Amino acid sequence: MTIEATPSNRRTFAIISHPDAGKTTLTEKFLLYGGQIDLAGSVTARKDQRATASDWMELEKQRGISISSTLLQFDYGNCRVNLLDTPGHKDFSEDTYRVLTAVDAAVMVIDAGKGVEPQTRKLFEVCRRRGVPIFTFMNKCDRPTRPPLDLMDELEKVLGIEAFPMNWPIGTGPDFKGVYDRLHNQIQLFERTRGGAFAAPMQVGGIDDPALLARLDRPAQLEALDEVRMQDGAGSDFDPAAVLAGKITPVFFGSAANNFGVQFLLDNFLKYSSPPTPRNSSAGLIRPEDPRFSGFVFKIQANMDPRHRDRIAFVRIVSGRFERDMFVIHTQSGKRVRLGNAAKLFGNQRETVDEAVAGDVVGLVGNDLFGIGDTLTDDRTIVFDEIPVFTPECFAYLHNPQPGNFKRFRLGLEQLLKEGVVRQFTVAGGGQNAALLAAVGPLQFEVVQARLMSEYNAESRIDPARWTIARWWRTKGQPLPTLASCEETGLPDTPDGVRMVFDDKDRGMVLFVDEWALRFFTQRNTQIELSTQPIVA
Ligand SMILES: Nc1nc2c(ncn2[C@@H]2O[C@H](COP(=O)(O)OP(=O)(O)OP(=O)(O)O)[C@@H](O)[C@H]2O)c(=O)[nH]1
Ligand SMILES: [Mg+2]
Repeated sequence: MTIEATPSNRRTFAIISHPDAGKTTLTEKFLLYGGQIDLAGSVTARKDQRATASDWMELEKQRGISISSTLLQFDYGNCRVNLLDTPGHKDFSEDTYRVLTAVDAAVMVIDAGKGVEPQTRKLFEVCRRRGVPIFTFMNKCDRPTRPPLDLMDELEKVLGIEAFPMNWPIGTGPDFKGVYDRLHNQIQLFERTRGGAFAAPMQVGGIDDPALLARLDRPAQLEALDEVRMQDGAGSDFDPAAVLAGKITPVFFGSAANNFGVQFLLDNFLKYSSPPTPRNSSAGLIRPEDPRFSGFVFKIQANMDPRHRDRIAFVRIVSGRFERDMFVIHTQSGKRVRLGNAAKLFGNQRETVDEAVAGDVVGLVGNDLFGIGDTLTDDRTIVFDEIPVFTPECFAYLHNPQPGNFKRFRLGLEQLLKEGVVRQFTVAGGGQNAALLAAVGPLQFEVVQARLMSEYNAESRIDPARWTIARWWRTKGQPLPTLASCEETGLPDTPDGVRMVFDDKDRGMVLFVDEWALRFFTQRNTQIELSTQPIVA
């Protein structure tokens, strides 16, 4: 069946969580139930197992963690789904945050044995600030979990949001047999399948169905049934508008690894999440039904497919209609460009796309002009809001130990900078022949080294630098400092443990080894203002 190209049937969302809660596993199971794959792969793939579609990068397969967000576009029912699986690790959170600018909803996965974890809290905060509605999946119910009532309570208290259980787990750990669907007042009992590779067979019936009740005799299961009977109201109280307004999070219990509750989550997510939402721009709010074409780049990734060593810019379409070979204006350069080579993406696989609408994410292949945050449109007045940058907290010098290999080394590094994996800073006064790299977390340096090796065949050496705090600066009432202006006027007084640098947009920054150095610098330079965000002219 082909899906009509209209925004109303588009759903664009991210799966987010603290590391290891099961995002990639859940993504894989969505694909299994969506009919995109026949056999679900595993995150920690052994030799006899398939790897998942979303952890396609070599380093992800080796480590069993997600490093970079992955787009999986597929059709399910009468919807075209643009799903983004994100990495949970804090060191890669800038990528996750960029993805959150491009989606209309998030599925937040929680390990039900652990509850709300630090990264869950941070991501939740970002979603709330951006007004992104959240659907919660309480995963790993096949292992001993915290009592479901406690989990609900914690969600409400810690995140400050009302939690509405859409289903209720029946039993926990080995006794976890299924869920009670509160929308349809039904028990759903599941069978485990080998390795969770196939859809789990399910038996459905009412809460008084003797055939089902006969299978539920463990204390935890009986207790769950009592809890269900005690919950008042149920399905009819569910208020979908409050979900979209970010007042309520619907909560789904299940187990991604065992395919329990996965289809229920997917079906209800698609039913209750919203079609594409508007985005803010210099020309006001741009709505999906606006006939002018507009979109923005939120991610760049190279070398996804070893057969095509090229670069893909991920564009979220905000309004209008995308057609292959159309001409658009690239606002940042003012140039008119032809969008000749566009792809529908599924992990690292691609297919030519001829047409796309608001909500869709298309991959534009091979255009070197595009950077993260850039606007593509046929109306010059539209410029989308900038994608926020993170203040780096880790610094290191990257050396090229093979001078003869300079070209490949530089090519690789430039690509990784373009993707925003790390940033390169310029040291005032120069004198360093290694590149000073800045990152949110140290794992990003490992990714740089591994990708330089595997994608560019370039060796590298990393020397950690001692700075831990970075601030943008300017002299009060003066124009922003740039490398050129500082070479003329000189730099502020820098005590030991402080270094003046310029970021990748030539804005002046100061790096400090610790809080003490920061305080000392501030006392010595009272005419200077410091900021944790880039200072804009
Ligand atoms: N017991 C159990 N294990 C699960 C379940 N879902 C996922 N896991 C396991 O949890 C581990 C982490 O799963 P992933 O899907 O990689 O988690 P993630 O959230 O994508 O991790 P990052 O992307 O690295 O943050 C893997 O070993 C999974 O097999 C589940 O329902 N039950
Ligand atoms: Mg993952």
